[in-house]
Amino acid sequence: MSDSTVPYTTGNTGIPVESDSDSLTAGALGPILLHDHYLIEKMAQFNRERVPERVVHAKGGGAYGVFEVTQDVSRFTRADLFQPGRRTDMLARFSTVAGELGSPDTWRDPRGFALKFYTEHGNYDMVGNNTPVFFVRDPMKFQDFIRSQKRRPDSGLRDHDMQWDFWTLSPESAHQVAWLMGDRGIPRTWRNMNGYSSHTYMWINAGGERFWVKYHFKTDQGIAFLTQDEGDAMAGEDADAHRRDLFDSIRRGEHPSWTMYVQVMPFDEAWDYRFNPFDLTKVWPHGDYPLIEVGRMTLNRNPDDYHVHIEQAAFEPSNLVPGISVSPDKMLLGRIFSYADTHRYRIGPNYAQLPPNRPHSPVHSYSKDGPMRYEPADTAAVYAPNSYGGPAADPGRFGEPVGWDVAGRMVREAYPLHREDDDFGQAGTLVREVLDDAARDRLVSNVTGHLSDGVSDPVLTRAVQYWRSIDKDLGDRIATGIGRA
Ligand code: HDE
Repeated sequence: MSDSTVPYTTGNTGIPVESDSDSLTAGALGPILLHDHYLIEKMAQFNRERVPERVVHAKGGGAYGVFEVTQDVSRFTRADLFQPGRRTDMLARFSTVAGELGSPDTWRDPRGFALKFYTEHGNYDMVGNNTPVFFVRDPMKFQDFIRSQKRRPDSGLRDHDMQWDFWTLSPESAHQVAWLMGDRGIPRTWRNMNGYSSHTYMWINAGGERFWVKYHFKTDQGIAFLTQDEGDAMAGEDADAHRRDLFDSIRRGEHPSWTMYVQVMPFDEAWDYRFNPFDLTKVWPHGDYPLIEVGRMTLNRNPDDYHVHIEQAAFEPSNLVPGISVSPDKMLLGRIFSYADTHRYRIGPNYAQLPPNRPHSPVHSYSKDGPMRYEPADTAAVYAPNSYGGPAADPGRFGEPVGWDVAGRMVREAYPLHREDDDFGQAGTLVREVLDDAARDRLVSNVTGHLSDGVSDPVLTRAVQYWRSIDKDLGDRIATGIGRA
């Protein structure tokens, strides 16, 4: 008995189908007939319904929302979305880093904090993490770092020895590792963690003045974490705990929000600041550059199709709108290439036409054709210059070329050292001045547990020295914990 409120099944091309359950055969016991087109369509579509998972940050979840400006920061930037009174639709995706698509949300890992703002001047993507620093400071080492966090080529298993081998041979990782192995390494939910640009960006105001900025998104739900034991237990109970929490929270009408702040450094102060302000392994002390409130982001709408809106979401640090630009941070400059490249491979060259990636402002680009294209090219002339009204660049919309003065021979070398540039100082400050006794105890326990699981010499000896370089007392406690007192 067909219920008239239930739509009738069709194939992909809208043709009503005869059956949801029986294939077409010659006689009840006869062979299946090749021209059972709907059976073929169902099986062939099924074999093709995966897009490659993200090579990193594969497991995640997200929601749509809105960003509202609460304070006037127009003295620092002309970016449309940061102008007084502005409300801008947005999309956020949170994720772990090393785990594959089916891995547990509560593994110890940084969390991706990827934001896409559909501004009047095109999409602006702030693709950050829930940590203000990162493990390395040159993109040449990023791929290697990620490989050390993933799976061994021989056993296909993750390997703590590999992780600590990379970290202890890359001392610049110390600040991020001290942060990762502490309480912030397993957020209780995505709603209970902060987000950061990590990188230093450039803001340019309407007068063309340049400033260096770092973004902070402070959760309005309060910071909360899981201990290692709680995270391990949750990984077994519900691998999708964080994805479920965000979805259910928004469905209940409990819309999570974050208050956005920036630290602002005057352009000329960067060059002789006490440490390299573009070094992604370092934070700027708030005493030097206090937080300035900008606005609030609120997530208030779940995607109606996870694959369409989240699995195919394409975040890219190269989406920089007028008033916002890059800095000399080599990691940021490396990322400017990598994200659009990965989208072209993973989703396809016309990924920007998909619902989560399509700008809400006009597109007048000269891109055309390519697989799955469905938005018509914008102009009769598919070349520039032309005499037929095709788009022409207007430098005034973007402001004079921004950037900074550069000179010098081509070199491959580390950043020039500033007075207080070192690899362990800020990690030690985190351990001694930010953590309380209980948090230090949990840090020692987490590191001891991690090192006791499959890490051997020469890596283990180096790991003890690595922690002693961060903080002698903490290193001694870890040495005792692994029986190396
Ligand atoms: Fe990523 N990163 N990354 N990353 N990253 C990707 O792009 C890359 C880095 C971050 O929810 C990839 O779409 C390079 C820092 C997030 O869809 C890839 C370097 C920070 C996400 C890529 C870095 C991030 C990614 C893989 C070093 C925090 C998930 C899938 C130069 C500031 C975005 C993809 C989402 C994803 C490249 C380092 C954050 C491979 C080359 C530092 C939140 O393109």
